[in-house]
Amino acid sequence: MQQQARTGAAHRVSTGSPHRRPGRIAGLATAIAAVVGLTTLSGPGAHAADNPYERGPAPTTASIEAVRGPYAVSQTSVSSLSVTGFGGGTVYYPTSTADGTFGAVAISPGYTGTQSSIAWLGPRLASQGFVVFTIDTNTTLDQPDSRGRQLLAALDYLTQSSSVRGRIDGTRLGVMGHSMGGGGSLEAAKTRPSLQAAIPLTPWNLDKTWPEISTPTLIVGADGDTIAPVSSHAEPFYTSLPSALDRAYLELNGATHFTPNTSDTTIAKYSISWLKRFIDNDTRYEQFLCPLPRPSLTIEEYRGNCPHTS
Ligand code: 9J3
Ligand code: ZN
Repeated sequence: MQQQARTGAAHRVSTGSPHRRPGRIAGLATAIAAVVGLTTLSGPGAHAADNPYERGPAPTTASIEAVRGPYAVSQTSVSSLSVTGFGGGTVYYPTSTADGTFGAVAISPGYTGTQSSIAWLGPRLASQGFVVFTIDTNTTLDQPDSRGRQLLAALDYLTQSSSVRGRIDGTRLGVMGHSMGGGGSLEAAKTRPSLQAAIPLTPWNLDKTWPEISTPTLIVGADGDTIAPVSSHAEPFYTSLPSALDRAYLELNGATHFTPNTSDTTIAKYSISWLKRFIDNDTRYEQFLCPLPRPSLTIEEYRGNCPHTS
């Protein structure tokens, strides 16, 4: 009953013409409001005027922990037969074009995995205002260096050839990946310093040292990982990054190698904050990264140098 009443009300609201011409007085009020609005926007503390890359409303702990952000999300499938250099995938992107272009992130699965193993990140991140490309690799056995090249091929396809290329700011790109895909995201950042953010998730790589990286990097490890133990993967990867780099190490508490394969609020909230801070230059998200998060039920350990503000 209640649902019917609500449906009825919604119909009544939408029956009027959406573009009714305002009367003379209403039109004057609109003009005054527009002038006041412009004055407000150019005043001090106006985020939108300060940072052209900022997207979406001011964040809160609730908004970065939410299962969906403020943007409705559409998706489109990319066939492996239509691309070269990687195995196709799925693009998740904000449906609306009203806010201009967005930064973009390519995400690789791990050894033996497919895009389904990281699919939860697609709508979770896209709904916060990113174009997100969850990819398949050429073969599920590809090693980290190959996954790195495939992430870059996927970004090139996304920004130059894909049906959503016009929605993307091609200068604001990032990479993520699970396990060998996380190792691949380190390889991609090493190869392409223009990347704005990298987030390896329980990363695996035989190369333990990454002093060549200049891309802001958040490494996520899992305390119970026996496949890519943090002591021989995530921790030395983090330690080997340049000490002056914007870098962080988040070790998940009560987690395993496969924690990044299902929806996880801790991974999501710090990934969103990292991507917003470094792909969008959005300092509104610095509050979630600095001061460094404290150990908790979900955080075993967190290290980093807080983002440099200038
Ligand atoms: O992508 C991964 O899960 C890497 C861990 C692994 O299976 O390494 C074995 C060689
Ligand atoms: Zn190295």
